[in-house]
Amino acid sequence: MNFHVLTLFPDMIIQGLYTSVVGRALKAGTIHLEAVNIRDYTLDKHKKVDDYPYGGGAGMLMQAQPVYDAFRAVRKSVYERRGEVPLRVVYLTPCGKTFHQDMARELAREEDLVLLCGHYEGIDERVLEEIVTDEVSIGDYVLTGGELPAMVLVDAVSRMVPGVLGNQVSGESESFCKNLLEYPQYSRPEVWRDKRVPEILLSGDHARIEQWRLEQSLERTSLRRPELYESWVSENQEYFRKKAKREERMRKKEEKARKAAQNACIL
Ligand code: 6GU
Repeated sequence: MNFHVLTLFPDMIIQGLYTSVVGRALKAGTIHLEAVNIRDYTLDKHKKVDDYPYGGGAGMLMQAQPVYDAFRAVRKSVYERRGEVPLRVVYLTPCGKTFHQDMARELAREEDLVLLCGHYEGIDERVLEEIVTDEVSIGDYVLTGGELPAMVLVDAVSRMVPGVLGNQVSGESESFCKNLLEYPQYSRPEVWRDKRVPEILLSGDHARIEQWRLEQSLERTSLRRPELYESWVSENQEYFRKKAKREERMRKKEEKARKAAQNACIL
């Protein structure tokens, strides 16, 4: 997977991403990242990339020409490597569709992904019309530029690329826990400030531990993200049917044991 980030602040992208898990994947060559400085493509003799908006208003706009030429340079190198394939170009903007795990998963299937970061009050609409295929926001708040959102997107998409998370389980668990919040986790020591690790986690009973974790996830999700919980419940009716059956079986078994004990007393 190759990320091409068009930005006025390439150092910010490189510094932010050459760290931790994504940094390791970059160094290992599992994913690739280039940060293209839009300013390098301006034809203005003073290296200017912005200008006042027509019609007035606060701030400056990024001009079309340097953005377009930076994009064309990236597209040319992709075309030389792969032929004239269709290219996804994601513009990071608060006006975009809100970023979501499904989007990360879908974008991870692209071999090349171009990310366009705006700054100032935005970018001349004409170049956006010309090159952008997707507009993405990372949430309902306003940032000063698209660099942090681009880094968020690169991180979330990278961890969906096979090999980035190493040999631990894949970024997308196929199990029941999908689309639920994480269960609580504990590491050594067993007691910290009088707080014990939940006993079940020390039991070595993997089936019961899995069951406990799922229940913790469900409880957390229902309390903190009721809308996620509701959609999980409607997509996992089978889980509740099995749980009800399991509980019914347990009840019958206990009832039988109780009766047997009673009979034993009578005899
Ligand atoms: Cl993608 N850009 C900016 N500037 N602000 C944002 C955003 C993007 N997503 C949330 N806030």
